Amino acid sequence: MSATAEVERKPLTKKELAADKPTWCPGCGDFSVLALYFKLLQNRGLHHEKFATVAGIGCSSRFPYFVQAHGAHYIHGRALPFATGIAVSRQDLDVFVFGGDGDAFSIGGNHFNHCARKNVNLTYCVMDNNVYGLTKKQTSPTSPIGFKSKTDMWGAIDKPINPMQQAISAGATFVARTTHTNPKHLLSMMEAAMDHKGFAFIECLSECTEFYDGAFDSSNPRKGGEFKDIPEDHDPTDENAAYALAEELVPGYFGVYYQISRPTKQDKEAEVNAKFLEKTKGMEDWEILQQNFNKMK
Ligand SMILES: Cc1ncc(C[n+]2csc(CCOP(=O)(O)OP(=O)(O)O)c2C)c(N)n1
Ligand code: SF4
Ligand SMILES: [Mg+2]
Repeated sequence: MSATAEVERKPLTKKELAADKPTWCPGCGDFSVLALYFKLLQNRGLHHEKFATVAGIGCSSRFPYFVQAHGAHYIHGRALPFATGIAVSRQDLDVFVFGGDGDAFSIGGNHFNHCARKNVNLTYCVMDNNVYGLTKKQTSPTSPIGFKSKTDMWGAIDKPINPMQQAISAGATFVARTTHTNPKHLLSMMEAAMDHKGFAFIECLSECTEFYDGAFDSSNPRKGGEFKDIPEDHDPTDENAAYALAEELVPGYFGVYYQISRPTKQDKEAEVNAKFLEKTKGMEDWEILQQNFNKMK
């Protein structure tokens, strides 16, 4: 063996992946998502320099604090644009974004739609608890009508958004639902999302035991509910069928609702860059800049 041969690296251990002790309340669904994320990274043998973990603000968005990794706990609702910058400039990385329903669909709703339509190649896992947890129980965009909170003391009156339908109609190319109570399913959805080339969205039902206890019991067999897999004959490339499947109110079905292949933001930018490089072959950078300024006159 030559002296320069690379030392074979072992996959990271959980100890090497875990950072601060999670500060979530006992029983919070977010613990499960974090545990399965560690498993995913270990299963795939990803080392620290090969992935990024990004989030906005919220209980769920505290995620990057608890992972020993590159990434950021960024501004409320702005995790996706930050992550897009990473994903476009460092295409060798696997980029994962985590956050809550408020972060994704209230303040971040605009970014969600644009990231989906641009088909940025990254994985976005929304830990949906149907409430604002961190700020202690306000109505979120996914809270059901009638939900009593500090902002709707007599019960929520506004129609909740449907994350699956919104993702599909905005242009996401991978749309799936899972739940914190089914670790095997959650891991399989994370794996499928990571393997997908394009904007991969997972809605993970993640119970807030403090402010919306029992929100998803009807999908949990241990609480007398039923975990409903997507019907076997569902065609995930059929947009209308996926949209119709998502019509059923939460918790609804679990699995991949929609998955298609479409060029990513990264693919399209690479195409534009290649064309431009060909056109400007042999030119100095300052000459290209001058040419652009001249064109703007
Ligand atoms: C610009 C801005 N507006 C509002 C807040 C207050 N705030 C922090 S987290 C949050 C909502 C959190 O809800 P969600 O995203 O569902 O996360 P959860 O805590 O439920 O996991 C709000 C309104 C903030 N931090 N920054
Ligand atoms: S308030 Fe709710 S979402 Fe936040 S840590 Fe506690 S249980 Fe989890
Ligand atoms: Mg929430």
